[in-house]
Amino acid sequence: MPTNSSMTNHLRLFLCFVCLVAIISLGRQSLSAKEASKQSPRTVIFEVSSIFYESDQSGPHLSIAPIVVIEDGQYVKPPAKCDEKETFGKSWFRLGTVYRLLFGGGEVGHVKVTKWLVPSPDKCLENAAMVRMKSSRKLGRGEVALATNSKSLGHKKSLRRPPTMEEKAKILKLGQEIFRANDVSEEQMQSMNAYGLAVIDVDGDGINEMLGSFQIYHRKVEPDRDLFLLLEKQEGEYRPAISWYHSTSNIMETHSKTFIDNLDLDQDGIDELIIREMFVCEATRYQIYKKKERQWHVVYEGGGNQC
Ligand SMILES: [Ca+2]
Ligand SMILES: [Ca+2]
Repeated sequence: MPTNSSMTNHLRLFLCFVCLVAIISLGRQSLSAKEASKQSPRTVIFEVSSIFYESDQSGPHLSIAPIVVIEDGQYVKPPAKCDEKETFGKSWFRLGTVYRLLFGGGEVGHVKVTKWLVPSPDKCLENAAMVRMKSSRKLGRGEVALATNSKSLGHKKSLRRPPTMEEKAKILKLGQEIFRANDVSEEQMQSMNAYGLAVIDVDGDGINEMLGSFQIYHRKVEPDRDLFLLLEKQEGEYRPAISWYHSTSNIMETHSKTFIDNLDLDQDGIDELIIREMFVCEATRYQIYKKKERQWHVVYEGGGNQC
């Protein structure tokens, strides 16, 4: 039979335990509330590139520019008007702000804002800031990455890499086939320039996809030709899954597309492709391609610079 005093001790111990559990769970609740209040309801995806480039004794500074703002799962264009760009910059380009650096769908480091390229009414072309990049991956010449304030996006292993010689030969061969189908002569083909080549795996199935852009520029009689390709393996062979071809003799209608990066923006397990379009006088715009029912569709267009 337990004595009265041992029962009281048990009761005390039990009450202490209850108090402890209550204190811990209260602490957790207030912590998660604090964390939640810190989370911005808006996610911004930035392009990290050397479009604006500076270098000082401490090393190079690259630039970041907003591609898209994600609000409640919807893609929203970054501001285009000068005063709106200023408001945007005050929130997002504060000195010392740190963003996660993403490449090929995974985190590879961070960028830190070192200077806001403040828009002024007479020079309101850019919506950008200079950053210092710290990355575990050495980005190649012309390679572009993404930066974001999101904590949830981009947690895959980054599989993006340049193509091997053999893969590059395959991409070039398919590019040439499409030019030939568009009446490009072998002589004209000699001036074909390929850029933005990359190997990625958008769905993580271990089968790689390949991307590339191609240009044939003739400033005299022949039209300019631009091609953007995404190649997917079908029945063991690489075939175009996106084949965007543009040809014009009018310099005002110049239009090209370059791959920036892949990232699963809507977290459905398949990466979206983020593309930069370029027009006459270096005006730019971004596009997002999404794969739906085995087809790639443009689901967003916006951002970039006017000229
Ligand atoms: Ca794949
Ligand atoms: Ca997706």
